[in-house]
Amino acid sequence: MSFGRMHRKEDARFIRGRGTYTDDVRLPGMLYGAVLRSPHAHARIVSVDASAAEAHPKVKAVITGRTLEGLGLAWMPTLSRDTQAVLATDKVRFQGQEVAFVVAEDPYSARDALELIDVEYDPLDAVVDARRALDPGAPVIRDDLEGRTGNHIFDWEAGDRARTDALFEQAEVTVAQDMIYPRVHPAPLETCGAVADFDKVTGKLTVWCPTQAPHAHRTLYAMVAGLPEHKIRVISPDIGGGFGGKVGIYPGYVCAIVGSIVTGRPVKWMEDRSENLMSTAFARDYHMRGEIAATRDGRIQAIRVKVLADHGAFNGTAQPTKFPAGFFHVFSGSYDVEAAHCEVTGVYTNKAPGGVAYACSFRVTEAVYLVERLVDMLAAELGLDPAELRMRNLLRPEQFPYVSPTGWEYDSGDYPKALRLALDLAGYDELRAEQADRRARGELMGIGISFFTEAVGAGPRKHMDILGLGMADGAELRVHPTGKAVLRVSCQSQGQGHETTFAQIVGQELGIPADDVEVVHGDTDQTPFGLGTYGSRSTPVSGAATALVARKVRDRAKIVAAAMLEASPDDLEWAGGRWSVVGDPSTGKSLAELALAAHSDLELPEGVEGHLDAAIVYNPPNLTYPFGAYICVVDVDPGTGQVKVRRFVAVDDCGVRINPMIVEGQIHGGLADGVGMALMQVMAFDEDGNHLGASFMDYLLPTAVECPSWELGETVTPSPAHPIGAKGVGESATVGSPPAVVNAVVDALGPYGIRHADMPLTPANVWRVVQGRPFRTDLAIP
Ligand code: MCN
Ligand code: CUM
Repeated sequence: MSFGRMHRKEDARFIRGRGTYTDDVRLPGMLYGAVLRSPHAHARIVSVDASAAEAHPKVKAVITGRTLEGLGLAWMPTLSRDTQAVLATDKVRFQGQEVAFVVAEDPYSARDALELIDVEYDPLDAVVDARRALDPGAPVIRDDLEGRTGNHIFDWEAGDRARTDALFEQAEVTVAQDMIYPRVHPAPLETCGAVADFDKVTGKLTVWCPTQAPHAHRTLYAMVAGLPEHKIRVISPDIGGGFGGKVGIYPGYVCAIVGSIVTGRPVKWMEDRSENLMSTAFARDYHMRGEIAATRDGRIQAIRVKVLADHGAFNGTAQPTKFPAGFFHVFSGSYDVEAAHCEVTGVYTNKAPGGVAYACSFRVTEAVYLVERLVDMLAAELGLDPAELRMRNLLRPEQFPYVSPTGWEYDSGDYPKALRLALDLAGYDELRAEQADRRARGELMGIGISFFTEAVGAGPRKHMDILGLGMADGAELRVHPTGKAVLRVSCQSQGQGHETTFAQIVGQELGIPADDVEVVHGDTDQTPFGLGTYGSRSTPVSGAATALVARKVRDRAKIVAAAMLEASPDDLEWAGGRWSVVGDPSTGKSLAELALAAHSDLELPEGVEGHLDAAIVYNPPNLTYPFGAYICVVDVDPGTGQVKVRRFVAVDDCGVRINPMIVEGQIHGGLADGVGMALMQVMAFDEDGNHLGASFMDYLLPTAVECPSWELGETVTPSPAHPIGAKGVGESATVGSPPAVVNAVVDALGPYGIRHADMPLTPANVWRVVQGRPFRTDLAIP
């Protein structure tokens, strides 16, 4: 057995500081790039004078939008078929936008020379609040796009409007609420950057960059730079966290490539923390109106949703392009509702490209938050306990596979069991009794529940694509003569431990130790094509490919075993990690024996040509749907608005767990993220579009101080769509935890008659809510 709590193979290098990150790549003759950024959120560019910078003795090249325009490279495609300026030519559209790129002998000179570039701007009014973006007379941000007269990007809807509306008309009880999922940033420890090396002689471009999707990057670079794809090698070395922010490409990457082509030398560009926080990876920014209809005895009948989605100045969305609102489809959550309908409108604003991922499963985060808040509000309206209301409405095990009102097929689950377990672990009844006691003493204690269904493992080719590329992933497995193996996969770990868990999958399937399997990933010259790691798709897609390619090897080994044992393959069984004659374990042949035999002069039957190696391409039949029940307990100080998360119970079901220790680590990380989003994080802007969160002084990350000791539980409902029954888990806790925290805080504030409060629930915001004053989280927080 290879599944289990194995320590991570990659820890040997990470703990010793021996990882190789993009910034560790040093090439002979390497130059350094730096980006000049716009101080304005919206301004016309009158002129760019780079002559003084070019005259700097250490500067090798200054690249401006005009330079790129001459090369046809001023604009690049985004993952959602929009375009984004690489370097601004006509206008700047958000504060921090890329305007020029300096290449110099050392990073300090490159930075110094930025100050020598003289840009004249003609400031324009900025659109900062998405709710003003569609006003007649609002400044048009994307006047570069032909025929564009406003800031509207898309309208998208899902579900049955007529049935939903009819149910609302007849409903005994309805609840409606406007809520905001604020703009947040994943803030990985390692910022973005790239080392580009263009070899003029061979015409080969090698790019090292921390990308979650190396093959998608290669295709994009080919599209952008017009270089032949086979002459591009993308190497994604060790990554210091991605959390979705490293799926797409950023202008700096293209600038580094152009810098190398122009100078004929390798060019490194690494952004600093402020650049990272200002210009990359914005997520959420959903303004939602949710409504829920129910009977008086607490049967949820319908859910209706309207969303205004702020995508910033360029639609950089890293999500399947067939769905402009990603996987928001699951907004009916984990409940047995008759009908549901949602409409999403996407708009441009003068902010950095938005709609990018942050441990979100493409908007499942927003969907889960919305429905879990609505269910709590309905419970308050009906005077029902929120756990009881959920129990009455959760999908029942016999309903799976369950087709949601928007047509998505949830694969498997036992939801009531997970919620019951969470309630038991938390000691729910005692907590409610304690709460009553404390309330009587004037103390604010809150208990918040959330139940989530995730949708991960993009995905079936008929449903999804990125760049028009379907999402089938390859896996290749080589078995050396001594039975040691090398697995090559297209996904790329940013800290999730793939080198360990993927080796465990091979080990499990082939009866060899996981330590005998080397996992190769992150290098397009060495791995088969596939669309990479996001939407927790590695285990559902590449992991399935890994299990299946190992089974292919096992089938080849069976033919060899039959030849060795002079038996028919039909008389062999796979037991205890060996092929043996049925009922006679003493005949068992291990993979190592069979690999050696396959490479030997043994007369081999048809189907094995001399070794056991195999390759496959896997197109998943469905997504996987992990789920969970979370309970959060908070204490709120009414005098200061301070929220303390006292306890957090998380029951997760991600099907079969390959490595429970790694799964728990993923959940711990996601829970911390969720507490951060619920209580402290928001990317705020002032009315001119000035960014107010460009450092960790202003954009707060949760630490051990804000986090309780997590209490985890698990149920296991295997996915029928996956060869080993595993579902993804990487984003579950980030998706599921914010509503539990917010529900807990709102529950604590119940005595004030408060039914809703928007994230982030900072002390100031909570205090303001308690004072009965309206507040807004999406704009400046004084
Ligand atoms: N796993 C397991 N058993 C399961 C499911 C998963 O043992 N039933 C293991 C996997 O094999 C893998 C890890 O848990 O080692 C996460 O697996 P999976 O859910 O497949 O997610 P991915 O590997 O595709 O990772 C992506 C996901 C996403 S989309 C974000 S965002 C996120 C996350 O993972 N970013 C992370 N977790 C992160 N963790 C770290 N340390 N760094 C990031 O940037
Ligand atoms: Cu939604 S963040 Mo992850 O999918 O890379």
